[in-house]
Amino acid sequence: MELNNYLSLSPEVKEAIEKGRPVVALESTIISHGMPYPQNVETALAVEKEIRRNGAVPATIAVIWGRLKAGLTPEEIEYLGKKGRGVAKASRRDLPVLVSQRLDGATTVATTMIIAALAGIKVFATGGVGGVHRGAEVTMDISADLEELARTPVMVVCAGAKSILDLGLTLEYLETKGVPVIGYGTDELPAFYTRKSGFKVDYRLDSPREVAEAFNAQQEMGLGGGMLVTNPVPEEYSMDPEVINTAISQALEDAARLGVKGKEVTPYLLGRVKELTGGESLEANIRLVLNNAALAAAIAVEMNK
Ligand code: PSU
Ligand code: MN
Repeated sequence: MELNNYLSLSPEVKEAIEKGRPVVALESTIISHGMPYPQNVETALAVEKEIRRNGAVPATIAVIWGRLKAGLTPEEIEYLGKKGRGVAKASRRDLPVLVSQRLDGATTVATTMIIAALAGIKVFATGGVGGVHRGAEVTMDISADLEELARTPVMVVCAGAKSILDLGLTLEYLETKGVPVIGYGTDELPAFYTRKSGFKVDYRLDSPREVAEAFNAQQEMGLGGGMLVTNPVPEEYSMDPEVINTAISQALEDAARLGVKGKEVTPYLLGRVKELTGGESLEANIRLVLNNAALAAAIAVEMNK
């Protein structure tokens, strides 16, 4: 039995893939764990709409009752959003038991890439990716997202990574693993809420076509692995670096004091930063995801030409 026998495509996604139409994958950890209800469901549906508006078919990905799903109904999105933290956060290592026990899982970047690749989807849009945590030289806390970028041929369009991580070490790790990091219209790695981080990206590309060409070259040469496309938050929604960095320092202190570990680290830090910065960070988060969805759709359209 192949992994493919575990996969369920929605009729629309199945038809789009068969006919070679552009498709963009979306993750579900951002729905269940990344935003409060009901903004999470509203955003997930708005992101799908934005992808359609830009000429591609959205494929929101999750594990539902042990099935690896690409393309969810609005009811399924509502279910994942309402159940929130009650849905397991599913990274690569969680898949075997979630599937065999017929459980639900909100897919991280890593797992969304795995399922997208199985389905034949090449482009994936999200908010932020996981990375090397601050203090990883002691804790060894490095997101499985980075390993997945090294091995699975899917392009991830994001707004960089949050400074809850060690962005310098994250870039070093991606370099070691041979993952190209592209700045879309920028020379600098964006830091999610802010357009700049102080770290340079490998390459700056300025159009969806150039990004699509780079990915096609990577795959045609058989280099394997994915590509990280970092798209800065639109200027008008970017946050004051001081406000966000103060919140991040506080969140890191709180996590250390409480002894948060393992897969809970990222959700705890993200949740705490949100509590400390309130509506402004949620608004920025929603806007940057929509911005990434539009770019990913444009790239998917170019890739299919
Ligand atoms: N970073 C964000 N927002 C997110 C995540 C990370 O700014 O929602 C989620 C993504 O689903 C990502 C996951 O794949 O957290 C990484 O978790 P971990 O660090 O435990 O690998
Ligand atoms: Mn971790």
